[in-house]
Amino acid sequence: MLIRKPTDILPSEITPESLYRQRRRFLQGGLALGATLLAGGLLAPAARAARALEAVKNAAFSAQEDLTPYQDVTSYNNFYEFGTRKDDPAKHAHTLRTEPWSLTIEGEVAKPGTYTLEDILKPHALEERIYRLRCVEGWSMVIPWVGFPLADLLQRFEPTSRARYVEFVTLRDPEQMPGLRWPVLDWPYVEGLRMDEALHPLTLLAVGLYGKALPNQNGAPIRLVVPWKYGFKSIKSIVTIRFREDQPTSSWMAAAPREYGFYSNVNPEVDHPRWSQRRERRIGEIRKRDTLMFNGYGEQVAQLYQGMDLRKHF
Ligand SMILES: Nc1nc2c(c(=O)[nH]1)N[C@H]1C(S)=C(S)[C@@H](COP(=O)(O)O)O[C@H]1N2
Ligand SMILES: [Mo]
Repeated sequence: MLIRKPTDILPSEITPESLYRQRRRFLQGGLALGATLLAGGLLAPAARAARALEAVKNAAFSAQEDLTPYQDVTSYNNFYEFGTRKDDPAKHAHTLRTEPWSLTIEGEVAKPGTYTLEDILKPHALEERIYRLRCVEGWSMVIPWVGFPLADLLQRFEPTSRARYVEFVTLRDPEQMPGLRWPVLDWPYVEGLRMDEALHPLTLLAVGLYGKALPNQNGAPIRLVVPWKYGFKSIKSIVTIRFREDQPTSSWMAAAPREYGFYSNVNPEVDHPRWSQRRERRIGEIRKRDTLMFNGYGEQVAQLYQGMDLRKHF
């Protein structure tokens, strides 16, 4: 997003809503393979074996909008570790090995350690939540995520009273991630949240979408989703969660401090230095929509920023 101008998205082929439902019915019947075959060539190769996940729909935390088709959600991605073109992650992320996977919890926390993904996930019931995702480049999607509140995980490790921020780090392995050859960012990819943002009930750790395990290009096996912030805060393929007293410097802040601040809340009033943030193009639509303050989640999150100058703290 740093190196290219935001381009207008061409309306891509749309998977009819009925196909998603059809696919899903098969998945519920445990016939994931049959559903994949039925969908023909629509699914990317990496998604073909995706495991079905049991999740309870959380209607109270879901946007009531048309979903962005699975095909678009899994083929139009930003995951620079696999290249900077939108179709690079779907083409190249099959080299990411997501099993075994472990997560290191460190910093200002009573129970630091390295935990297997299984141990991380065990106590958490999965929910489906439909969230808008607004990329800083000016496009947006509506995605049915499967995951659980980040707060529930963080509290298990008992952050100390000094923990004011949480830092997240993506895997950095040039063997698995061809994009690391290019110094687009100072790898590994790093993001951060203030503790109250991290503990906010909207903040989700996702392990799946559309009722199935995350495809690699969407950040398998575990990624963050922070729906009121620009998409880049939603860090993929996380290997470290670090509790900190001081504010972390994200990879985007380090790369272009004038363009990317720590907060990165969706805000139509504050332009990116090189383009307006007033409007957005929903993938699959032609006419642009108005971008909403906090991506439409203001009622839930505006109070986190009371008294802050959001032009200064962008
Ligand atoms: N590790 C990592 N995480 C990342 C990125 C990235 O390049 N590397 N891109 C971000 C950006 S800019 C966006 S818009 C979202 C896109 O998520 P999606 O591809 O699942 O829609 O992932 C975010 N998380
Ligand atoms: Mo983005």
